Amino acid sequence: MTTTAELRHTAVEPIRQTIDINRLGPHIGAEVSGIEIASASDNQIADIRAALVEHKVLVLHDQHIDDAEHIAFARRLGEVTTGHPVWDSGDVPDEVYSLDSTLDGFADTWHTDVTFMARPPAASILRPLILPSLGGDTNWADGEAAYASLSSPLQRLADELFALHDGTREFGYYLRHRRGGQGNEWDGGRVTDLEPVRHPVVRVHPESGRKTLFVNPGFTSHIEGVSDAESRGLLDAFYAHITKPEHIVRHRWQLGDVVLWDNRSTLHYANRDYTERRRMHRVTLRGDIPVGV
Ligand SMILES: O=C(O)CCC(=O)C(=O)O
Ligand SMILES: [Fe+2]
Repeated sequence: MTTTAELRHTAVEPIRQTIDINRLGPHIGAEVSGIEIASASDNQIADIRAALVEHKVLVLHDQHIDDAEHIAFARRLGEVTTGHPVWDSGDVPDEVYSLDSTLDGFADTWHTDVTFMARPPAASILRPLILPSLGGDTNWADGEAAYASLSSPLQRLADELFALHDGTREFGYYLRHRRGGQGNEWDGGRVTDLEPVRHPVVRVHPESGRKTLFVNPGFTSHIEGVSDAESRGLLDAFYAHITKPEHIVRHRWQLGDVVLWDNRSTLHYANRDYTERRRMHRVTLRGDIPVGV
């Protein structure tokens, strides 16, 4: 019997008529074609939303959009946030987070975006502006496949755990000394400090109802209620499991690509293996407060 709660958690299957979907693996990643972001229909937008929950990472080619079109596309998919809670991306619209290798913009640590805030983004939409001739690929790891392939005893343990996520390690000095303690607006208020936040280690996806391992080396500082040694051991075991090759999809960028990821069920890592300049722009969609099992 299907209960109402189950129905509420059932993501609408993509109609698969208004866009073409080519899966990139059994669990995570799909290439989407037959859509032009700048002139997408409402049905295509609905299919993109559903496909994002289902495939977690969507790769679109040959889009060649500018910042305004990037933001406009994001607005059709959800509520757009500021580019980042504390980072000043310089001469770009407030909604854009710019990552430029010549300004020390790198992301070579596995992370889920902005989990150091109570309400991390639901999704991120990224496009390259400048690419090195080789290298700078981005990898995404599938937190749902990782949870599903964990042994049952560890699943049961993880279900009960909560973890602290702390943005000060990455952005504390920057916020205090480069921004004078005045960050950007996030979730209705200005960010002036980065108090650690508590999230469930196993997150239930608000649209699909699927469980995901929701810890990341970028921002998770420790697991609550266990010793430091136990926390380290558990987190290392979870990270090693999440980043197993069979949980990962890797993308080699070309100008014109746009990649969307479901930030509620994935982690990502940008390879830092190039010497030429690389610049990316990201727009994020507002998410909800993560809910555990
Ligand atoms: O530069 C990339 O490929 C990814 C950067 C990143 O972590 C992000 O945009 O959230
Ligand atoms: Fe990121």
